[in-house]
Amino acid sequence: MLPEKMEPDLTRIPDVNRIIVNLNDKTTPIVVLFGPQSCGKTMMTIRLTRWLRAHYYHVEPDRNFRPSNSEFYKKMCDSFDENVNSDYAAGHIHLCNFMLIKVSDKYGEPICQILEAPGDHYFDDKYPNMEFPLYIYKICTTYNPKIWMFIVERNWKDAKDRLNYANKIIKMQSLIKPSDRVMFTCHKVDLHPGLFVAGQPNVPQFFKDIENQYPGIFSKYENKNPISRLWRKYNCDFVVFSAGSFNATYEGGQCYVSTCDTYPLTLWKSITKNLQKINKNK
Ligand SMILES: Nc1nc2c(ncn2[C@@H]2O[C@H](COP(=O)(O)OP(=O)(O)O)[C@@H](O)[C@H]2O)c(=O)[nH]1
Ligand SMILES: [Mg+2]
Repeated sequence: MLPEKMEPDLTRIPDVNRIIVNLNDKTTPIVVLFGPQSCGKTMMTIRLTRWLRAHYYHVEPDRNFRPSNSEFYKKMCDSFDENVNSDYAAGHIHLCNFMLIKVSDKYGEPICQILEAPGDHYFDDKYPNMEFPLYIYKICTTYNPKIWMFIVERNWKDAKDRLNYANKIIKMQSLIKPSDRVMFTCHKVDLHPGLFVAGQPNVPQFFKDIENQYPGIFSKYENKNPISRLWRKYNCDFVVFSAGSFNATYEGGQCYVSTCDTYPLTLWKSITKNLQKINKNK
């Protein structure tokens, strides 16, 4: 039951089109984490935040992203640090599922904003053809440059769900401004130890499997240059990621141990490369 005076969780209200978001900073690029519920968006944000903070970046939730009277959002922001530092998986208790997080350098200069919206607003396997809620269209058309990070999992659910999700990704791609950047992240690679060689994930094999399992998601980014396509088939980044190793606890939660730094480092490198391209094209 909700504590007294606390408003209902607006991400769960039946009419998602009533959701209000405020993008106060209208110039700093936004990294949109696009993926269904439980694909690992929160844990990715937490793992990346740990790494960024260890490297002297500032990572803080934007407290004005949701209406100021939202007690639920305030609570989410208040518990962000606790979740980042905790050995328990935050996602499991769904305390962080709709946030805008600002990343700044050690001097406080903003670098990017990371947006995690509820995954079922992007794709719900029970309603695969459902329209995107209005606020997602609003985010699409804001002035902020954007990096759309499409999150996929190898062997996720069954072939039909993957096809439906691939179609939803393709639909989103048709709405993205040409000046925006796109990258793909294959999450939870730790679940596939058979695809590791000498402790390292076999990225080309992960890519091949994702290309086969989610038909058409890379097509729009095909490299048409006859020379460079020999070594670069698509003009977009594909990275593999793992937030950690997860174990069930007696209380019904999950504890986790962070993965090695290579994952957040590679992810951040790809984000910053895309940010540089955005700045170059300004
Ligand atoms: N094996 C594995 N499981 C993960 C990883 N990241 C998240 N998970 C699992 O996926 C669940 C949902 O993750 P969460 O980040 O909350 O997903 P979200 O709904 O997309 O934000 C977690 O409770 C974990 O059980 C990962 O890197 N590896
Ligand atoms: Mg989440």
